[in-house]
Amino acid sequence: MSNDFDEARVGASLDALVAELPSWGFSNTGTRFRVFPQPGTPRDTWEKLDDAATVHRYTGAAPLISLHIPWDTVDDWGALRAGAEERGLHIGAINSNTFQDEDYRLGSLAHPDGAVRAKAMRHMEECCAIASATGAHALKVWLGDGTNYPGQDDFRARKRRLQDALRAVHDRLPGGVRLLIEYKPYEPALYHTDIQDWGMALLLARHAGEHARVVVDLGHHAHGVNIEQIVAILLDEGMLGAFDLNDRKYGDDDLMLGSINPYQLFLIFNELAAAAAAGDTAGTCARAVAYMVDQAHNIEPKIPAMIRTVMTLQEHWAKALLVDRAALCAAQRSGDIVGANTALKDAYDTDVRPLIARWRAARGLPEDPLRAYLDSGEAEARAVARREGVPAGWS
Ligand code: LRH
Ligand code: MN
Repeated sequence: MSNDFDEARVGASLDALVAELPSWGFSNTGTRFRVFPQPGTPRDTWEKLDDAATVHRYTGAAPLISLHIPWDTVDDWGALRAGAEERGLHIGAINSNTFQDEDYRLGSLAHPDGAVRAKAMRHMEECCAIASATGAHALKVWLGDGTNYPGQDDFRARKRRLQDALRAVHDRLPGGVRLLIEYKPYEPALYHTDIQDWGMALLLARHAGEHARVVVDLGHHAHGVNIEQIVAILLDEGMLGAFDLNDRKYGDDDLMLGSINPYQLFLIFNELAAAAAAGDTAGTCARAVAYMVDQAHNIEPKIPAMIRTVMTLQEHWAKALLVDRAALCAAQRSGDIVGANTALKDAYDTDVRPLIARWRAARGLPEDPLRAYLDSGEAEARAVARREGVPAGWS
């Protein structure tokens, strides 16, 4: 399957593929049952930058870090931006947080009380100012808003509150910053969630304005939902803005990318690769998609998990690029079902690791970044260096 031409083409595409790491992926996280602290966990936003820079240093493919407000709040955003750039990083998306404050029990931008909605809007304005100060490419809004019981609130009234609020947020965006709207079917709300699926996120993005797009978090779908089909639809509409990459077995588990269902990841990237080759709306949209990681490393070591994640991202991206599109299209046109599926499976079953190892070596990177990090002794040194103080967490 792979030849010199493919090698150069895949190599060029890997050069353009950048992962955006979540600051919170380096913090202590857990479930409602327990947060297991880990040695060497960062104690502030600067040390989260250090850890993201370490992943980028070993992989050469993770130059962006997402921030979450207020988890990552600092006194001087300009200094943080400079600190990131000194470490070879750029600030990616700014994530709002209207799901932890006392006042948001009944929601935030969809809350029945105008005073609470105004408070949430002020938080969005603060996030816009932070996006401007840090050179972020987007404001990402995920709302936990919803209800726990039938009758608790009016679906249509909440929908209209959200439409007005997200348009107002859109109109406050700094220049060059996109509004990324993330959907999720449930949790923390247990009866209905206001932005529960891609259709609602698309509708709200359309209402909000031209700089609004939809975020597809791989863990935010009911079982059996065809995510690659959703991706194809959003691409065709020019409305796919970004992914929150992770994996899951049951709920919104935020496990390592490709650790449970790697074939689904390949099928999703196949839609991106197919669209990216096209010169239409879908193509333009595909080339502007942000590959953000959204994981919580509750029991596994965080930096190795992130390095593994970036490697998995590169491997499944490369496999998607190796699909023989001419053969696939011919089979689709002629109704050759087995032939069409085989065109995908052949690419998926291709071991691209030697190709990517050569790509790394040619760029002075370790052929196996994970092995190189584990053998470096950095983890042990970090655990000692960060013995004192309070490790960062989700609160
Ligand atoms: C919500 C979510 C969202 C983030 C949070 C850390 O489940 O996916 O993207 O704000 O995780
Ligand atoms: Mn997410």
